[in-house]
Amino acid sequence: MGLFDKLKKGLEKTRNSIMGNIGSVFSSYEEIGEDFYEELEESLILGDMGMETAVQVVETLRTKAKERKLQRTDEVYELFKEEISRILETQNPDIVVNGMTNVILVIGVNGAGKTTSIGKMAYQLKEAGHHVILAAADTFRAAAIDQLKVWADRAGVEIVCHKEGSDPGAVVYDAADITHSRWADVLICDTAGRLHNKKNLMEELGKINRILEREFPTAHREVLLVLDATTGQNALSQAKLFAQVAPITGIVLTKLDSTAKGGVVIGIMNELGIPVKYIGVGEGIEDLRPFNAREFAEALFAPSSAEE
Ligand SMILES: Nc1nc2c(ncn2[C@@H]2O[C@H](COP(=O)(O)OP(=O)(O)OP(=O)(O)O)[C@@H](O)[C@H]2O)c(=O)[nH]1
Ligand SMILES: [Mg+2]
Repeated sequence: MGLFDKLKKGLEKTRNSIMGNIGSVFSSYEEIGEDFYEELEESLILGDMGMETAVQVVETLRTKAKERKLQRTDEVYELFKEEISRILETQNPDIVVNGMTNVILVIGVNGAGKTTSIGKMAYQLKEAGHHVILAAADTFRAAAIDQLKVWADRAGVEIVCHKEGSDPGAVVYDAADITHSRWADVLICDTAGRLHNKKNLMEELGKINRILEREFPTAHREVLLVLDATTGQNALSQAKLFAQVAPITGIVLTKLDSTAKGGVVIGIMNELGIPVKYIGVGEGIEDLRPFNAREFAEALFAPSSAEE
């Protein structure tokens, strides 16, 4: 299967849910009217885009349809596609800049997919010729350290870890030293998704972020928040919470293959203004993919295989 077909397949549930509902609104009205707009707004909310984004999209359609004196809903469908693509399209620079030291801090609630995403990223970056080092700063559970070790092995990259229960800050200091001394160009830090309580977790993440800021004052730095797409609207509130501990530069949205709630991508980018940089569409090593707005929109609007 080609990469685009894999993406399309990964988005199948989301496409069926969003496009199914929206498609039936468009097909049940031939002409634009108040009922049409109301039903459309409702179906966007059901499609997990979030209230704010749904209202805004419909408002834009109303304005533009009026300006262009459109009367038919099939003409508005074209506007709708344009508007969704516009929201998804952002400046989306690569997370790694050639010729610089790149430091990537990965945060997110437990189970979101941080460790596996780091493993896949490490593999892909190594393949692309980068010298990658991983820091196992999730010291809360022994299994977390072991899990990252397995990924480091698979990717063929070096890992810095201390034993379970040790200070994650110390791991990060160590990893910084090793990155400098080896002249590595990419350091990726895994973190805990759960501690004894949320306040501890947030303080710990803030501290790790400050250490990286101090140790790498001139590096290209990214703070990636990993969100599980299956949590739908909850992903939006997590993003708001985590943004308080470190300036989030990008989102990794995982598990798009196992949810119909992928419309949350649109809400996140529109409401929070944080670009989605990677999407996870499966558990394979190549199923973590740099987010490409155009490709994503195409896959979302593509006819389902059954219709082809
Ligand atoms: N289907 C699917 N599963 C995924 C994807 N990304 C991650 N997973 C699975 O999600 C589960 C949790 O992933 P982890 O990487 O361990 O999550 P974590 O954020 O590190 O969790 P903690 O270490 O507990 O904080 C694993 O079973 C992964 O294989 C994806 O894109 N698609
Ligand atoms: Mg983990």
